[in-house]
Amino acid sequence: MDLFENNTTAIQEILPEVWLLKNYTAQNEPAILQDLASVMTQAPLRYMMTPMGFAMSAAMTNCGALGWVSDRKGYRYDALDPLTNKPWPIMPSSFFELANQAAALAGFDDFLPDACLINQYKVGASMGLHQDKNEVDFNQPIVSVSLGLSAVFLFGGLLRSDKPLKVPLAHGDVLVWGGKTRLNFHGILPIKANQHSKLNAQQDDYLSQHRVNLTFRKAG
Ligand code: MD6
Ligand code: FE
Repeated sequence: MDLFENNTTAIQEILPEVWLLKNYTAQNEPAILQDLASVMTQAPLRYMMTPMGFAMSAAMTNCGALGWVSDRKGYRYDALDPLTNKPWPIMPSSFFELANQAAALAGFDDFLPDACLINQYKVGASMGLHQDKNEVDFNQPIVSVSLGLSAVFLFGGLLRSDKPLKVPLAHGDVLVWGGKTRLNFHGILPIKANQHSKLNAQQDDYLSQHRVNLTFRKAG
């Protein structure tokens, strides 16, 4: 296990080409949380519709040049927020630096994310097994940041039927994956209440009642 210079966190390859950085957001948490609140004010969370016409279980918004959207026409990236018809909020530098540095620690130099999808889960919300394949370049990694309530991340294989590994993710944890795992199926088990750690008094009620996931990608 390699320790960082500040000795507060470690990077661990939990599966070939899947890296876990425990409590990695701690290094810049006040800025990240303030910037998250600002993005959510500019582009409110909403429940997008799947192509099949069902509301998604997690509420979503985006920041960055491109945002991931879903509606009856399908899944895609769009430069405009369909709610406001304006560009998505600019990706805060605290977000960009977090993703770029986590990717570098996992061996992906020069990761320049242009899309940050924000998923908000209430207790009971989940995400079914899926592949991320709306991006242009599958050589680019994905950086996933967990905040608030803990979750069990399901990391499967290249077939939907492959039995997934259960990865517990707590507040502050960052997952990086790419290379041959880039198109693996993955999902989130239903979020349970009262599963949080490392939340301090500065963090309000909001993060003790929700899980927020930031997924960074080079989409375009
Ligand atoms: C989530 N994340 O953690 C859902 N996809 O809330 C994803 O679907 C995801 O975290 C690709 C890469 C990282 C992710
Ligand atoms: Fe995904």
